Amino acid sequence: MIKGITFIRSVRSPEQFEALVSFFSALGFEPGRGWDEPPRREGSASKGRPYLAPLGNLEFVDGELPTLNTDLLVEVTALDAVHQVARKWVESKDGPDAATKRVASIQDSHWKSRLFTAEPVPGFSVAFWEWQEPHRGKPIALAGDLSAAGMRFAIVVARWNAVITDRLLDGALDCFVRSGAERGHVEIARVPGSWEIPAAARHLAETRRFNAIVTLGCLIRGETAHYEAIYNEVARGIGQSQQETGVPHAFGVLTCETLEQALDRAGLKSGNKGFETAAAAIEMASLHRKIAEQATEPRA
Ligand code: DLZ
Repeated sequence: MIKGITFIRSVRSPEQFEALVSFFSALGFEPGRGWDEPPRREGSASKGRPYLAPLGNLEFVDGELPTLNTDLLVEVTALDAVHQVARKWVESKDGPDAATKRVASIQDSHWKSRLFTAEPVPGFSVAFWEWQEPHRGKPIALAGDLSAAGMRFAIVVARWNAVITDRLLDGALDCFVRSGAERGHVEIARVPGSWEIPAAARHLAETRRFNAIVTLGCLIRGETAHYEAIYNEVARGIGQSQQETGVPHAFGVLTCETLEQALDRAGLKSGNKGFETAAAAIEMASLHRKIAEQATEPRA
């Protein structure tokens, strides 16, 4: 139910107001919706200019405050650049001496961060800080690598359009061997056509002997009755097998308008889709391993 939090700072004069608006704008703060209230009685006009940040929090502190002279802390990601902008801004208003005096040098804090305080206008001070560990608070990306060493793979390959699928198979085997898989750790299952791929892939996956399954086939629109229906079912079946067994399935079923297009994708012109499919299988197998390893690691 809580939506946001606003800390209000009253300024001493319209000049200070304008100066702070200018300073916070120069630092790249996103302006919120400002307001201007006409006077309801003599001298009671007022205005507000909010500045937004992607994150905000209200923090209660018992004991000494972690920064000097201010209770306004702004977390940034490029502290040196912010420091430069702050110094330049004060210098442009009041000269270099004021900049040195009112924008302190960057210091290390005792809480693994760097910070500086700035006094853009007299009596108003703000601290800018940055974590010293750049990845702190950010999710660490997990990614699979392309080493197939110690992994086992199954390739399901359709015989239909063998002139294409044999080339895809060669590409996939080339990728596995070059990525460090042992020849005996790659098993090949041949099926009549693409239609049969999902069932065979599922059977192999369910044996739990493989880190990933590669599916290779070729459907040519011009020569295939019910092309859409077959293609949809093959794609759905392979996807379903992957989801339900939890074993990665790489999709290498070509869907082409013509034989010429299929040949291009089987190594003639635009790379070999079999090779790419095997690379995807290795990457996903590696990613699954890492996720599983992480799940058993004690939490930091
Ligand atoms: C029947 C058929 C046709 C017409 N076209 C293709 C194709 O282009 N590519 C392919 O892999 N398979 C084709 N098939 C065969 C079916 O996938 C399936 O093997 C048969 O219908 C037997 O179930």
